[in-house]
Amino acid sequence: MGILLAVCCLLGGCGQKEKEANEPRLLLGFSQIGSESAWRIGNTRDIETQAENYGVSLMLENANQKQENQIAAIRRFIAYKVDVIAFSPIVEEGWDNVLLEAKEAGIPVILVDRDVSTSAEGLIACKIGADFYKEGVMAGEYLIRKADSLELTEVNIVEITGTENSSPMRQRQAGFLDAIAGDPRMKILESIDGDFLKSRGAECMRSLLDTYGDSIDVVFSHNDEMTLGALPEIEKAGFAPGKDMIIISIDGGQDAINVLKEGKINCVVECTPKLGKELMTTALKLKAGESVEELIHPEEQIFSDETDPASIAPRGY
Ligand code: GYE
Repeated sequence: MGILLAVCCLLGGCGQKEKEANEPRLLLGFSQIGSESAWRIGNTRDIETQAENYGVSLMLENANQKQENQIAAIRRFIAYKVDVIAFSPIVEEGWDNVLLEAKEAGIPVILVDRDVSTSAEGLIACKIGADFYKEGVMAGEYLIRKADSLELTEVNIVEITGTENSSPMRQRQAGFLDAIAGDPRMKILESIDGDFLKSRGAECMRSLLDTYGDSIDVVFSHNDEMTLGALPEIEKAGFAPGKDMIIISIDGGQDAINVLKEGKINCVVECTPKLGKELMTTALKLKAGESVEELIHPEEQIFSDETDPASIAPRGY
């Protein structure tokens, strides 16, 4: 971009005004985890759209589900001297060195969607993402209401979790467990790692059905993708999801909402991927040297068979 601009100036002898018009307001490096889910694809699309809306020049890198690719991308952003770095950390640990390098280069870092765990101070300017713990709590509280309404005396749960050691996996699990902890009816038969992937959701469900069969009352799945992978397996095993088993999912993408409308999913906790607007406004503030909020959680809701699903507006992801 810098070279392009210099060439333009040499050829056209550009003045200050033209130079300003050509220069982006901000150069933002963003390392995305991958394309593992409709949520992730919607999140990438939203960030691209909002970058355009805000006149931000976006260097977007897709890490294809590998932490080392994310670390390499962040190093490239530092070498390129971007104004702000943003990334969605695939797992919580292992970022201290590269974050320290960004700090030493004087480039502020924004976490988008997921969180890191670090004991070092001052490495992160802002975190923009869902309250995963609250999502888990909402899922657990729904289950208690559902068990009450069905007058269940024993509730056997299988949990298909997201990527091991990722913040949504840890926090959704913690919130769910805390919410059901005081209810003696609730029992977790098994928690199994589905890596947020549809194919893994199917595999996990097959193995859970083999082991526990019709003693499964509830499937709590950490994202829609794994839920959508699990449902056909439940049907193949001769059970009616949504009736013989209570199905609880997280994300709230259109495909899952359609299945909720069919009655095969009972509850979907919303997790919005639309974080682009907050990302752009925060990054612009950081470039201008203004202070920003340390933590931004979007508002989220719950969709379930407790209310008429026909009224749910198109989701856009
Ligand atoms: O739930 C899942 C995605 O980090 C909140 O990652 C995100 C999760 C989301 O792949 O579908």
